[in-house]
Amino acid sequence: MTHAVIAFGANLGDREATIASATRALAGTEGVTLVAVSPVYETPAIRGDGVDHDAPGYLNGVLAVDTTLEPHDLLDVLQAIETEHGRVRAEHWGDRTLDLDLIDFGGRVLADDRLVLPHPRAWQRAFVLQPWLDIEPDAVLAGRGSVAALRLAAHDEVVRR
Ligand code: A4P
Ligand code: MG
Repeated sequence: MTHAVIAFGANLGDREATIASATRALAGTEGVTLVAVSPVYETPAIRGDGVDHDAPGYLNGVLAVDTTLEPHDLLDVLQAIETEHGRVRAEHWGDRTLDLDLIDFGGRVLADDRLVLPHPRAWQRAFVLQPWLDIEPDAVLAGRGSVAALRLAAHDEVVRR
C-alpha cells in the first residue's frame, strides 16, 4: 500500500458537482481507498504570467488515498476521470472542468515523459499546500520539506468555502 495525495482543481461548469463526482469515481476505483477529503478553497486562476482575475475562479482541494496501484497506473486513472468529466486538453494552464494532479506518491521522486514526482509546482502553491495541511498537518513534500513551512512562504490567495 502506498499513501498518495491528489490535488483537484475546477474552474468551468458546475465545479462542486464535478469535484463530488470525481471524488466518488476515485473512491470507487479498484486498488484505491479514499482516506481523506480536504476542505475546498476558492482561488483566482494562476496563469504562466501570474494571477488572472478575468478568468473564472477555481475550486481547489486535495484527496488522500491509499493505493496498491503503481504511480503511472494511478495517473491513468486520474486522466480517465478527467476525460469522463469533460476535460479537454486545449491550452496548457488553460481553463478546465477538472484537473487531477498527483502531488505525492509515498514520497517517491521520479521524472519521465509522463510523470514528475513530486508534482513540480506543488511546493509553491497555497491552493495545494493549504488543503493538504488541513488534512495532514505533519505532511512533508519530498525534497522540499514540511508542507506547513512551504505554506507560510506561498502567497497565492485561497479563501475557504
Ligand atoms: N504530468 C507530469 N507529472 C504529473 C503529475 N505529478 N500529476 C503530466 C499529473 N500530471 C503530470 O498535464 C500535462 C501533463 O503533465 C500530463 O499529460 C501528465 O502526463 P495536464 O493536466 O494535461 O495539463 P495542465 O494541467 O494544463 O498542465 P499542468 O502542467 O498539470 O498544469 P498545472 O501546473 O497543474 O497548472 N490556478 C488555480 N487557482 N488553481 C489551479 O488548480 N491549475 C493550473 C494548472 C493553472 N492555474 C491554476 C490551477
Ligand atoms: Mg494537470
